[in-house]
Amino acid sequence: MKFKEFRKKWTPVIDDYLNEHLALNIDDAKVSLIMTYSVMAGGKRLRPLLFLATLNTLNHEIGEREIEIASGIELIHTYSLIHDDLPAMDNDDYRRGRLTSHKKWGEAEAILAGDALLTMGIEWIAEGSNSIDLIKIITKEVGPNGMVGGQYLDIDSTNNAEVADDLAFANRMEWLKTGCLIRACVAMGAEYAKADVASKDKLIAFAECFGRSYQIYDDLVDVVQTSTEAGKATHKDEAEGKNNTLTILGVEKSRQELTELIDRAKMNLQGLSGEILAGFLDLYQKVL
Ligand code: GRG
Repeated sequence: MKFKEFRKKWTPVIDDYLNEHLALNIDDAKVSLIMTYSVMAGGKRLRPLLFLATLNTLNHEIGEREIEIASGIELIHTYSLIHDDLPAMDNDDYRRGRLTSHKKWGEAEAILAGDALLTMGIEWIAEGSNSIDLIKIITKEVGPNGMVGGQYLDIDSTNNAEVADDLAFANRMEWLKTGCLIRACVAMGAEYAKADVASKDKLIAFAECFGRSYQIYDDLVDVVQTSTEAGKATHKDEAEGKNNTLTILGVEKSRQELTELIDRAKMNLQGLSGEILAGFLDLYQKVL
């Protein structure tokens, strides 16, 4: 099966699960509405698909439990977007083509919706997997030594002359902020499907290239796409004094780096049935 077919098959299944269970599992109707507003705003479901594609690569069947884990990952991702958009962080008015959570519902409501999505995401992963190992992977990758740590470095480095033009710093910050959650999706898939050591190593090496490349791609979207195409404000990074790979290297060198990462990611899939995972890299064509 090709990536496009895989995505077409599983995206509606994830969407339906999210919609149904956010309504079923949350007692307060308003809390449920606020959380559902951001989750059902039309995200690409890239991270849950990455978890499912890892299972597929390892010939592990996908059923309700696996969809619960995948959907839990999307809740955690959506929490990070809601908090990232807050006035105290990136202060964005639009996300996924609609008003951000704090613009629509208020700041306290958005903070709480994010908190609730994080905790419910962990609950769904625990319920679906019944595995302490999966919980260890996800909590480590989104905590202070992962996504939250990267977000802190991002906030701390904005308009900070000390790290301006520091490529190593930008790489580290972007890896933590974006790459760690992506690696978690693949690592959880490998752990859940009980991959052998060699396959697990290859999959994680692939995820590390993909995770690194995804932030470069997202920053290229910031300069290459219009806000209508991207569903959020673009051309913000340079204007706001962000120190990232793109503002340091410029567009052409970033494209080169992205191309090199795509090649390395593909190499790491050699020897695996990795056609669907390789298909994730096609997403980048629109910025190359
Ligand atoms: C607030 C703790 C905390 C962390 C925020 C994810 C993140 C960390 C910040 C969002 C800012 C950003 C652009 C990060 C790069 C990761 C990224 C590309 C997010 C967007 O993910 P997509 O493209 O979006 O998968 P959809 O809407 O399709 O899910």
